[in-house]
Formats: sequence, structure tokens, C-alpha cells
Amino acid sequence: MNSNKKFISFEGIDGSGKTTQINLLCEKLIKIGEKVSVFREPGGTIISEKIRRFLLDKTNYNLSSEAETLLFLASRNQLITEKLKNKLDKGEYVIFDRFNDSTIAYQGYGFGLDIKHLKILSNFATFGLEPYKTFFLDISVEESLVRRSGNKSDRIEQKGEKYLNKVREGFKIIAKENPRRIIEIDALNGLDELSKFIWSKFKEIYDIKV
Ligand code: Z5A
Repeated sequence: MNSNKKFISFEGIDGSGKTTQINLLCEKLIKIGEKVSVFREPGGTIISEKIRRFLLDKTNYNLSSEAETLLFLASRNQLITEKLKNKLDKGEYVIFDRFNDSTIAYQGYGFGLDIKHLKILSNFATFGLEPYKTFFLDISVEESLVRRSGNKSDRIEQKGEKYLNKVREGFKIIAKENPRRIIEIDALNGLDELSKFIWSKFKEIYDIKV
């Protein structure tokens, strides 16, 4: 088995249901006796969580797009170095709530930073590691706003509807460019239906017979 075969990521715009579906998938894996670790991005280590707080802090309103990008990548590099490699070496499943696709979608397509440069930088930060499979949960920006209504928005969520539309389109382009890795899912469906679909795909990918 490839060393990254048990490395999976979930992607999508804010409120697309990543965290919910990751939790449901983990429950199923644990039930059949599998070991699984989940890491959110940015975050997942003491240092990466410090970077997360800084990135989401609304008082850092004048953080430049380039500095923001480098901080996301710094957080990711720390997480890979401290946790990911070790877990994969042990043969455990590792699920990331966001990875490089988020940087390309939010900082590249969202902000307009050069995608070619972002890919080179991401490659450096991640030692060229890629998830084996990525579940991209696609919802409309309108649905994202409904699902998040009532929540306080952080520095990135404040960027508004137009920005989020560019990010969503970015994810769709990335999915088209990577059809073998990325499984695009219409995430407007109900929780259970989505969870069943993801589990059936998962079982197919890893040849799990239950
Ligand atoms: N970011 C970046 O710009 N560049 C990068 O490289 C990286 C990240 C790695 C991280 O914020 C922010 O950083 C994020 C991207 C940026 N920005 N924004 N804006 P975060 O980790 O705090 O937020 P998030 O990743 O966007 O998570 P989220 O908003 O919590 O969304 P989610 O995990 O995808 O959704 P959820 O929590 O599972 O569900 C949201 C709500 O919808 C909740 O009330 C659920 O009960 C409900 N839900 C879920 N599924 C359904 C269905 N199927 N139907 C109806 N309602 C549902």
C-alpha cells in the first residue's frame, strides 16, 4: 500500500458539512476496529493552533494575502512534521479537514494570488505529500450563509459573498483537474444520505467488506 494511501482530506466552502461528515465517517471506522486520527486546518498541533488563532483574529485586518498564505502553509508544515508522517507510518487512517486545495481555492482563486506559485510553495510545505482521496462537499454560497447564520464570523468569513463564490468556483476547477483524487459531492443532500454515500465510496476505495 502507498505510504499516503490512508491519507484522506475533506474540502469545501464554509459550512459545507465537512466536520459533520468527518465525524460520521470516523464513527463507522471505529465501529469496525480501525484507528483513525482527524486534524483540522489550520491547527492540529500546539504551534499550528497558535497560528490558527492569529489567522482567524479579526484584529489582524491588515494581514497581507501573501503573509496569510505563508501562515497557512507554516501551520500545515508543522502538522505534517509533528503528526501526519508518524500516523501514516503506523498504518492508521488520517483525515484532514482541509489541505492544499483550500489554499489554492481561498488564496489563489479567492484572492487572485498566482496559482503556479502557490502550488510550488504548497509542495515545499508538504514535502510533496498529497491525500490519496479527497471528498469535496459542494454547496451554494447561499446555503453556506444560511447554515452559518447566527455564528460570529471570523477574519476570513468576513470577506463576503463575492469572495466565497470565487472560492467555490476554484474548488470546482481543482476537482475537474484532479478527477482521480477528488470525489465531488452535491452536499445539499441530507446528513444521512451524504454519510451513506461517503461510506459506500470509502468501502469501495479501501475494499472494506461489512
Ligand atoms: N482557509 C484558507 O483560507 N486557506 C487554507 O489553506 C486553509 C483554510 C486550510 C478555517 O475555518 C478557515 O480558514 C476557512 C477557510 C480558511 N474559512 N473560512 N471562511 P474553520 O476551520 O473555522 O471553518 P471551516 O473549515 O469553514 O468549517 P465550518 O464552517 O465549521 O464548516 P464545515 O465543517 O464544513 O461544516 P459543519 O460544521 O459540519 O456544518 C456547518 C453547519 O451546517 C452545522 O450547523 C451543521 O449542523 C449544518 N449541516 C451540516 N451538514 C448539513 C446538511 N447536509 N444539511 C443541512 N445542514 C447541515
